[in-house]
Amino acid sequence: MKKHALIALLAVAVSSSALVAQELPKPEPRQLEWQKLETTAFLHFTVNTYTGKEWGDGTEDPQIFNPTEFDARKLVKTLKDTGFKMAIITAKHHDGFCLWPSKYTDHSVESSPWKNGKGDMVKEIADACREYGIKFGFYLSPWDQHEPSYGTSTYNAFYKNQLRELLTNYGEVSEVWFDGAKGENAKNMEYDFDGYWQLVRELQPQAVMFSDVGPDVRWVGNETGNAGETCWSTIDTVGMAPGKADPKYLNTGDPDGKLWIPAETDVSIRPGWFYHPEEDSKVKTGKQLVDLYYKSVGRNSLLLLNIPPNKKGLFAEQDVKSLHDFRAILNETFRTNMAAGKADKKLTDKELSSYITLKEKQPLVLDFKKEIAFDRAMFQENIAEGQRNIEALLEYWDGKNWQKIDQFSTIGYKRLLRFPQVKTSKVRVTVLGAKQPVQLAEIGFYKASARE
Ligand code: FUL
Repeated sequence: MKKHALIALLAVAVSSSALVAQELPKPEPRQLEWQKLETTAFLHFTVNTYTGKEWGDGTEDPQIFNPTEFDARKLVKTLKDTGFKMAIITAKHHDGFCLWPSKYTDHSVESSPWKNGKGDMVKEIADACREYGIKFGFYLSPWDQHEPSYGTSTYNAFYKNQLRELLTNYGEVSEVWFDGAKGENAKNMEYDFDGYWQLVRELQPQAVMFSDVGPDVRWVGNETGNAGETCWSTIDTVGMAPGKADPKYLNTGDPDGKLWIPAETDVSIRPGWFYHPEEDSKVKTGKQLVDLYYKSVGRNSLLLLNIPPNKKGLFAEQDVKSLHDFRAILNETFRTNMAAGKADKKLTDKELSSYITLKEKQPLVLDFKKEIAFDRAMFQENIAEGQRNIEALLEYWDGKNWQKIDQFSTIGYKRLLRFPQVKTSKVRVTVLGAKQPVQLAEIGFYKASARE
């Protein structure tokens, strides 16, 4: 081969490998910030709380809505104290009743006895979130069973008017939640999701938008709190729409997906999304919530836990107890990272942006210098540069040989492993497959709280 032909060939090889490197989908800053919140709260509250239903039908009399002890500061303080970083309120659920005094309908708190029709629940929650330093978001159901224009060509304009009110009158919004549900009477109407999303981008560009298929954050595909054991933050959305996507695909994501749309795990602390007194004995315990943390945050997702206020407008005692137990157990388990001081500082500085690079089949050995006992492990990738790990192996040294602890797939933002206690002085991590060299940002070894 002539010299210049060889050089040309080399140039192509170099530029195409550079191209491959550029092709990995990466999060927008708003998505990265969102992912780091880890635990966020959903507040489902509307006329259903008073009728005992899960879905109202729009015929509810606003007179039934009277949360006499509603105290947004108390609700938000509980969330803050138990480590939740955002609260998302159902500003309007499928029944159409609005928790704020919308100019575009009288089917709202304005027609209720609560605060003699002078209250604004969305404002009180947004203000309390600001006061306690947690983020604020809202759910605005496109399906509206009260609004007369629903199902007709003018409904999208009505919906956008309400969206605009919520995006302009309540300060910073960090997440907007779009449900895909649609009424039987709306067969001839299409929701203008593109238009809704454009409005959010224009008025609150830092907010992430949730729907089954993004654009920023996707549904995890179930309401039981389980992200896929393999969970990619990437998917493709061609041919999909809110309400029209395969839950299994959403659950695991797609290693070849071209869009960065990470999974959000929404699940209720109770069987239903709304408060029903008969479910007081079925509130998930702190221990059960911790299990969900491993199955959501620990599988590269984010936990959106619903805690529905009761008829008085307060969290029920059982729910508050579970939230405190949940956080106490997590704090106990993750208090001491045994890798601190034993690994490269970059791996335990709690910064995703400082990382070491692991190539395939080049093991990382951690020498603890003395025997330690642990039953939990944690890994994080520097996801700002994309999600890379496909398969990895964790082993311990038994004095003679390396023994397998676990073999696992995706890491992404965070991967938590649970296994029977291991006593050893050395561990080894080997990347078995990766899209590109893995930027390992954090590593941790812990002994679980006895309460887990
Ligand atoms: C669903 C709704 O139909 C439920 O009522 C609940 O709001 C849940 C979070 O989303 O699609």
